[in-house]
Amino acid sequence: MAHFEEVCKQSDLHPKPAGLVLQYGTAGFRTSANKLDHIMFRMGLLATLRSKKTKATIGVMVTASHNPEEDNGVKLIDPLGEMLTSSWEDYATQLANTDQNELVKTLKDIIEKEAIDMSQEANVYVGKDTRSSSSSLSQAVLDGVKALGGHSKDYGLVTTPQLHYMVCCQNTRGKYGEATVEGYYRKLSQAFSQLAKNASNRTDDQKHLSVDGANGIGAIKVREMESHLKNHMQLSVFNDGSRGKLNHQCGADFVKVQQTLPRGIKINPGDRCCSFDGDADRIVYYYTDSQGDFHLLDGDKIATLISTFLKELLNEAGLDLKIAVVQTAYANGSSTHYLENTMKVIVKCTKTGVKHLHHAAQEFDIGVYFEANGHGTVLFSDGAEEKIQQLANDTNINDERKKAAFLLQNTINIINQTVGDAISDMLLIEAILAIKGMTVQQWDAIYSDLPNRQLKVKVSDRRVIDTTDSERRAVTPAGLQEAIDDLVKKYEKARSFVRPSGTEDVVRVYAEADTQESADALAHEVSLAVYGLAGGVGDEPKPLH
Ligand code: 16G
Ligand code: MG
Repeated sequence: MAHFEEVCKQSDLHPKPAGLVLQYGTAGFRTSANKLDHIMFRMGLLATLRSKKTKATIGVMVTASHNPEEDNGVKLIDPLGEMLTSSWEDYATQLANTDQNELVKTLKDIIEKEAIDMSQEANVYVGKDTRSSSSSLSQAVLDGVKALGGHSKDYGLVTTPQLHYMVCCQNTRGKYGEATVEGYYRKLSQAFSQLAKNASNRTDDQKHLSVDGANGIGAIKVREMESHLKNHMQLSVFNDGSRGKLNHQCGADFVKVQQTLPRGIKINPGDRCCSFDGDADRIVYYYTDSQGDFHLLDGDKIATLISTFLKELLNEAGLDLKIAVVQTAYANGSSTHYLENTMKVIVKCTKTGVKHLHHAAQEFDIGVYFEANGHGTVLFSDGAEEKIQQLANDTNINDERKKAAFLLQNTINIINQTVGDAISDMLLIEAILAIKGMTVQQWDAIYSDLPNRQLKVKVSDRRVIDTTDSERRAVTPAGLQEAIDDLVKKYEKARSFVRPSGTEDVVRVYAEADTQESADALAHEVSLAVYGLAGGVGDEPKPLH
């Protein structure tokens, strides 16, 4: 067929470097930008097939999120704005690694296996972040779509969650919203102003928030959003990309891992601040106190704030809906303890990676999911949304229930349910703090984090580590889990786990304990155990102090 000739011809313009093998990882392909041209072209092909198969619009986002500017990456978005289904991740890996002269055969294999009707129309939405490599790489995606006869729409510079939103809007025929960046701003800002009506009069200081845009797309988009928020919020945007380098000593990942302020932000003690990551799908909050000490409010604190707010509203509305919080092994032990024992909500733990949390959250009427690193959102089941709508339209209920239903309705609208979204999460957090009349310090005081430390260890092959129990226990190599158990026993309130990274060639180590010294010592000792038992390479891990 003509399409395949075109694929061959075009594929020669996007050649695969000999011997390069890449894997569709936790969040798609991610590596140095100069190795990705052929991957992008081929993901354009795959997205076209996926669109034909699902008879729906598929998204392709070109970004490497919080990774350095020199890197890039790509992830595919399924029809309702979710991550690409895992059964197709294997096709992505096959297509990425197949030799140029085998490409058409690999495509035909997928078409046959999935019984794809090639006469079906295909539509692919493409977006990119601000990396210097993103323009040519997103063009390679568009070339791939065109080569297989698909239609594409290039959204240009958008945040990752904005593209997820567009795909969902398109495939729900506008039910989720209008598939434009303007439509996104309008939907979220309208919900925000409805919620803000329920806040008592706020001073300009209370409305003020400092945002670290990680020198990325989030900075551009939050500025665009600002004009829609009128006088409801006052933003100071730092690291807006005008000078600094993307994600360099700034952004949500830097702040969370280093537990320190980003470079380039000017704040006073007590000021409320937040950082986005490079594609604005993560957010963390923080402030410094009068002693200059840094206080982080990460994904766990955000999940606690949001789930407390929702639980209170459900009570006031008299709605019997099951609410759960989904976390990963990285969730601070104090947060899990608080959620289970004080708030008495269901807590579920899953493997790292958004798709795992997202799926787990779908099992509940209301599923709040957050990774400690600040990626998260809230999912409302269709049934839950319906009950909330019905109550909001019910004229026979008292004012308290009516108000709670109204707040729930607008909370649904402010949330990007397709994926974690720094801008949407920021607006929801700001609305909750305003409605509850809460300062960032009061929010922080809900519970105290256990001191913790994350380290990485280089090993010759990280796949020797296999885990179970949502990555909380290592099954292999032999003796590693026993060694960790023995080390953990030496400390108070201690916990530690190790897992192979899904995005970097390292093993990650997490430890928490009653003091920072203990957490640091435990993390170091566990690193040594990994180094010794799992084939460490290079120098032996050094103690932190
Ligand atoms: C990716 C994941 C993120 C996860 C991180 C873990 C998505 C969209 N992103 O960035 O959720 O926390 O990987 O990285 O799924 P690691 O496996 O290297 O620790
Ligand atoms: Mg990201």
